[in-house]
Amino acid sequence: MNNGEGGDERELTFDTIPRRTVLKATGGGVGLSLGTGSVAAASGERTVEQVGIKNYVDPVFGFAAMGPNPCASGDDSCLERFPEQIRPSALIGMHIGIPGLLFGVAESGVPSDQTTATINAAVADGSLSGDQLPGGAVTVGGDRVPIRAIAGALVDTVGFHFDPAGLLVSPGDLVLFNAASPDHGVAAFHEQHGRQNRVPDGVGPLSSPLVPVGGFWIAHFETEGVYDLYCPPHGVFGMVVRVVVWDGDVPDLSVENTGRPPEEENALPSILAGLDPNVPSSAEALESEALDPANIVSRGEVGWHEVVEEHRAG
Ligand SMILES: [Cu+2]
Repeated sequence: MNNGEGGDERELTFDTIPRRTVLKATGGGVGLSLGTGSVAAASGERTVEQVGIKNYVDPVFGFAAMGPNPCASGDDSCLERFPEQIRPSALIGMHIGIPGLLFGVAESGVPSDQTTATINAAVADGSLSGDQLPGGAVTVGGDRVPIRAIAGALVDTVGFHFDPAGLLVSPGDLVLFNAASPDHGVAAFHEQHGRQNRVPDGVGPLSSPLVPVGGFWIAHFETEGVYDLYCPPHGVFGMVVRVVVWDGDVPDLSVENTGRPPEEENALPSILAGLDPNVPSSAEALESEALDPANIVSRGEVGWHEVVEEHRAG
């Protein structure tokens, strides 16, 4: 399985981007085939520049593709390998920061509520206070694992996350969302997703497909303002990201209470056999100082680890 670490050396051109039909208003909605660096229409050949970026990157559904993905390794220089017409200005990775040991514990089960409670108490502040831990071991997947190792894995957990978690771009920029691990997607907090509106007025309900490992999704950020986005499978585990589109003053975060707000609780313990990593909920992440729009504007990008550290310090 491609774990997203190996990169992809194949050249990315319009010939290697999966062919697709793009419906365009001109020519009475004829299908335009994207695949050769030019677009064949009933009226003749058109260049990418003539057709314009909006025909490649939908304002709501963006542009999704499987490989070749120059950014499978997560290296920023990979962006230069995208065709100029759809070259993103920045990369956001979609990650699972949960040690495999904890998934093993979740499958095997910890032996008692008392042990779970003790481990949780010992790691509650995000560091490990070992004198609170029992010295024994539990069986995980057939192996004996020290309680201390489980507690250490819990402290290392940063959960499901986007990285960077805060990003500044300019109006008109494209942003690449890279699937470093499976089962992620991107959606805007928007009333048409049943959520609070947390995107600039007039912006649609941005929505990616579920992005497979090795695939990518590109979003087009045209309107100045603050965009709060979540991963649909993992929003309940705190997986959110804030993109600030700036062209002058720091934009205001506008929130209309049109639907469900970001989650107040992080549901990770429910899938980790009751073990409780000290990671922020969606609401806590979006209310953090690290993701304050002014901080994102001054910093350019803010890493997820900063959001977690602020949460633990608080
Ligand atoms: Cu996710």
